Amino acid sequence: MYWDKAKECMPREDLEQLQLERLQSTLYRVATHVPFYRKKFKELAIDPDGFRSLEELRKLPFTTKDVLRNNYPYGLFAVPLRDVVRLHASSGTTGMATVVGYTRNDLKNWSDMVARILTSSGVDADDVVQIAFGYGLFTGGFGLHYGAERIGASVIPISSGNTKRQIQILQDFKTTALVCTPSYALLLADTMLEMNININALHLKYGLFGGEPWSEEMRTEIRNKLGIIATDNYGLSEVMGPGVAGECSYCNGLHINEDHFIVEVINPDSLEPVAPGELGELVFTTITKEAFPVIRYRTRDLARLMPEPCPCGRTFQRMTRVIGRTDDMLIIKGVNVYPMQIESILFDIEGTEPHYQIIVERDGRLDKVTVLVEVVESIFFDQMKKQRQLVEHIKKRLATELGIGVEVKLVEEKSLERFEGKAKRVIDKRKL
Ligand code: DLL
Repeated sequence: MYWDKAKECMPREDLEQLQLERLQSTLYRVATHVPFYRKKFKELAIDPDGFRSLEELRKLPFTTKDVLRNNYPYGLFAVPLRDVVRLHASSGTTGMATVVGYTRNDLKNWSDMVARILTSSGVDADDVVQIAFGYGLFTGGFGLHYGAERIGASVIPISSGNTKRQIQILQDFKTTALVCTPSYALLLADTMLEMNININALHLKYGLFGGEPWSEEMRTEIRNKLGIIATDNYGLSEVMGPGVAGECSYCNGLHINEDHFIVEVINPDSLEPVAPGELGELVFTTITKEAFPVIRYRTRDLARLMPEPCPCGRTFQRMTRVIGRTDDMLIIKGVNVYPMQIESILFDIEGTEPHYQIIVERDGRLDKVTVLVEVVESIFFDQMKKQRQLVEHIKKRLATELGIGVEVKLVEEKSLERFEGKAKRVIDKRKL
């Protein structure tokens, strides 16, 4: 199912022409209205009127989170506040929040993009969509809400939290599509199992999950527990919010809304583009946003592009799931390790629960990693020998696949913190 087939399946050649035209007008807009870009373009001798091909994008300066912070709150807006009809902010785990704004037209485009993502997952006007993302300054709740309304679904704006009430509403309102973070979906599933609720009696068909990284193994776990089609959707407030990219029913990569964003993948150290299909940092340039355009925004998210065509017929190129962030990459004894790799391995091992936490400490000059893994009750109360065997087994699997040794500790079921929004998997004590 398509929301806007003409756009989503447009020939690449036409798409590139459209991107170029939209990029040209974006450059003109930022050079005229945003002092930061005006100054940067001048320094780099960039003539926004002289842009003739998409390849020239590489000449443009990057925009980083620091630039956004330095221009807090409205310094990068390209329209006067009277044209801004909505503000959101990203909390940011460190430092100052960043503020983003939308004109009426931006909101229209945003809902269309989210509408595409819902439609490509299978959701339509007959669905009852329960949105368990926070409503507020976070873009998750409102972003998905407007898209779901746009397709004519019946929207339940329940917001995040209050798990028992979520479950009550899932049952009573006959929810068919659940929208939240993947970790929250798992918490809902586990809570329902604990309450002896017959999950098969629910009306749930779809789960649209995003806002945080998750592994393929976690998808399988959610699918098995809830019996639904589970798709991944990606976005970030600085670029727009949810709706930047989403999976189609093939569940193999997320189509990027390329008529609104130009994507690049760079090597975060050299800042040069990686070879096609290689892993690197995603960089987005918005080409339709009026209130808060960004040029070459460095997301710190790591993924690959999948330039080959998708059987669904969409021509927008896909990205793989986000495997981690440049800033949550752990370097242990010189080896790069992403929490997602650890997750994939743990989900594969029998006897463990899909809940874990990674603790990083500095032991003298060396980084030490301890993985806390919840295990099923029977194992926890089993003989010490069995526990030790499981620990050794997990350690071995992790060592083989990561190439380094980490400590493993088994903890009781439900002893690790659960999250209603984004899960916090890594506790880095080195920075405390
Ligand atoms: O999380 C927007 C969003 C809300 C997307 C709901 C999808 C669903 P921020 O709070 O600005 O915006 O956080 C953005 O979250 O840079 C990624 O690191 C991470 N992230 C978002 N979606 C995914 C995903 C929203 N599907 C940051 N997979 C991004 C992995 C994701 N990471």
